[in-house]
Amino acid sequence: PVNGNGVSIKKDYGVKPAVAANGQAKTLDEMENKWEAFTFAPIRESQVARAMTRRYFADLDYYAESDIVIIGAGSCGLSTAYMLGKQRPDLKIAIVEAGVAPGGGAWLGGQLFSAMVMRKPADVFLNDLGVPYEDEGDFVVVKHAALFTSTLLSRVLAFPNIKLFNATAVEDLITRPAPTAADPHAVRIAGVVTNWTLVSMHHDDQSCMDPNTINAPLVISTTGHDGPFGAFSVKRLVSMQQLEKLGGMRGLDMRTAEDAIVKKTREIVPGLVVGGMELSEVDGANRMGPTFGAMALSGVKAAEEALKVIDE
Ligand code: AHZ
Repeated sequence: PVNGNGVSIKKDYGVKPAVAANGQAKTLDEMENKWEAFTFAPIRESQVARAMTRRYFADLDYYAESDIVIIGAGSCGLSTAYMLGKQRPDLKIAIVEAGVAPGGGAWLGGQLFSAMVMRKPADVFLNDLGVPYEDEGDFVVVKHAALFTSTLLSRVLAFPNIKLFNATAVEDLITRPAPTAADPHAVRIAGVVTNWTLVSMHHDDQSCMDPNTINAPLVISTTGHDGPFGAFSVKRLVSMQQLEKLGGMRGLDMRTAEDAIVKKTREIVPGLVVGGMELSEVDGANRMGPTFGAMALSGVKAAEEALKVIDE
């Protein structure tokens, strides 16, 4: 075989054909007391390298044109992805998460405590997911926030039409002119600009490290409230003069905050739906602190709003 430049390349590097490992067990029970004879099936390091890189680069290729990009894999972004994955196996959905670990702020309850509180009717989301809880009347309690987040994450990752690109930051939004009578400079959002998060963190001390892109007719931003990475898309909308100014998240009021976030989950500019706590920065909504029902149900609404746009 020859490579793309016509140079001959060595075909193989002595990968042994897979042979059944000595005493290979078919079940865990069969392994019991057989550790003397134990051995894994053979492998060569290049097989591992290729198994990973081939898939990752195929995914980059495939998802370069996506139907929907979700920015942020916190409780709202993952809830959105879960709803979309369930309803629309025909859509190509990419999730771009800046952190190595997806889940955002949903691995613990408040003040690093374990339990996660959800006010009713968000219990219906837990029922759908199959996450158990204790019923306390007007609210329910999941014994550990990580049980909710890990279950949600595992369901989302199992959808064949959803790809999570973690350790990858959205650095900018792709725009196209969409002038209106009221605003001749109006744009619609047409995808995202990405980079490895570790690269994004070093733009100040390394020379230009240009990004990559994903085109999509619809982007859903759920990057949380303002912080080093948070409220990413809405802050960018202000600097590109598509939003006049941010409302600024207000103080904590659980009752007011949760209703407002769910109700206001919407398309903010053409092609960009915003959900979760990022919305509080647009509308000047209160924060709710350690109660997560609004994140799940904002995800449900974000999926609904996104499909209205997609199916238009
Ligand atoms: O890493 C971020 C996190 O996982 C990710 N993210 C932020 N900016 C990004 C960017 N590119 C890629 N530019 C980015 N990923 O977005 C995720 C946001 O998750 P979150 O848990 O912070 O937000 P959420 O809106 O899903 O949930 C908010 C949870 C809160 S905060 C709060 C309060 O303080 O009152 N209350 C609740 C329930």
